[in-house]
Amino acid sequence: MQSIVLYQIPFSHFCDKVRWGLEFYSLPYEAVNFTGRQTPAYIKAPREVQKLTPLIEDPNNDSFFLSDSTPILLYLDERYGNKPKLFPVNKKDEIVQYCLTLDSGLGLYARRLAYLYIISEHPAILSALVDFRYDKSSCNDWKSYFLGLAGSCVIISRVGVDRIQEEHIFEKTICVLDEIQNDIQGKEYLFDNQFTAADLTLTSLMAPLSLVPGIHEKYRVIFDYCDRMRKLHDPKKDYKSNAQRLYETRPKKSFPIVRSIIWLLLSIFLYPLQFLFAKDLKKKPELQYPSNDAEKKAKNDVRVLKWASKIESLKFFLRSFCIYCLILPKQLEHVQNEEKKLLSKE
Ligand SMILES: N[C@@H](CCC(=O)N[C@@H](CS)C(=O)NCC(=O)O)C(=O)O
Repeated sequence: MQSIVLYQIPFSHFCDKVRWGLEFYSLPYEAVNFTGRQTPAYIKAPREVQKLTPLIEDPNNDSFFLSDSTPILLYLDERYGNKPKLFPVNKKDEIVQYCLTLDSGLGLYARRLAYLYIISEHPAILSALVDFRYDKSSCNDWKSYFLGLAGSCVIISRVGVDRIQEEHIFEKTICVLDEIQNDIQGKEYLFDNQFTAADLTLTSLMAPLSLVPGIHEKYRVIFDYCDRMRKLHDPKKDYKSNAQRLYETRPKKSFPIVRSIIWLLLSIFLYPLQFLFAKDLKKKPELQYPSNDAEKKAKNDVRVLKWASKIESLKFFLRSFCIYCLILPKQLEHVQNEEKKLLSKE
């Protein structure tokens, strides 16, 4: 059998799902990292295939391309899953729906909240989205910091980190987590007393939320459940993304007073610019791959980013930088207040 190619952003929790699925079935695979629009698969794959990671190419099936983590797991299960099956036949439809619901909700919320913390605390981690060095062991240098700012600008606009409060992302996350916490109480597995794609999906998609301190503390039961799933069923038992590792070992912010003064000056300087972009900021974002068949495909909240000329890209980065300086601190304050409220409830 030839290796299946997995096109991935190594720290993406959706890509982790597929990596885990491939290893669970002991399938040979080759991981190829996302390199922006130059990602080879984006050029090779048929037009109708969504150009997001994870994306697989199966040379054993006429170079078949498939994107979207749950449909990929289902494909692997139907084609290669023999004895341990991630979608046991008697519960298949129910498990598919469970996974798609998590992909369309929890997975998107967790991504936005984790990015908010990364961008606010150590944006240099996102330099990997610009220089594509995903396995760096440290990013505490100035180059990474500036590339990280560029990566942060793209992420803010791409996945809507600036609209966490307006779209009630924290509150929605809590609703989903309360439901999950009730559901797993006293259970060994989510479905049928066996490990399935539902447990795998929950475990992968929860991971970014460990960066949100209040959630990590409040929902210890779910995190413990996920740790147990990893230990028992992931061939990479201690899997942790490099982004999470870099975040956990980030240096303490030095010179807090000097920093505050620089931020204050920057904010004063940028303040008038937000009126220039006011119309743009109010516009409803256009989504890139809205799902019109949520039964088969997950919903997504990635937005279309267009910049054809140098002037447009300059305008894009300036606008995103204004958001970074003026709007993200408010979003973080909102989330931290909600975390405090959450922890103060018994
Ligand atoms: N619902 C999709 C989510 C795919 C997705 O949003 N992928 C992100 C990484 S987490 C991506 O490819 N981002 C690159 C980009 O926005 O261009 C799945 O389950 O695979």
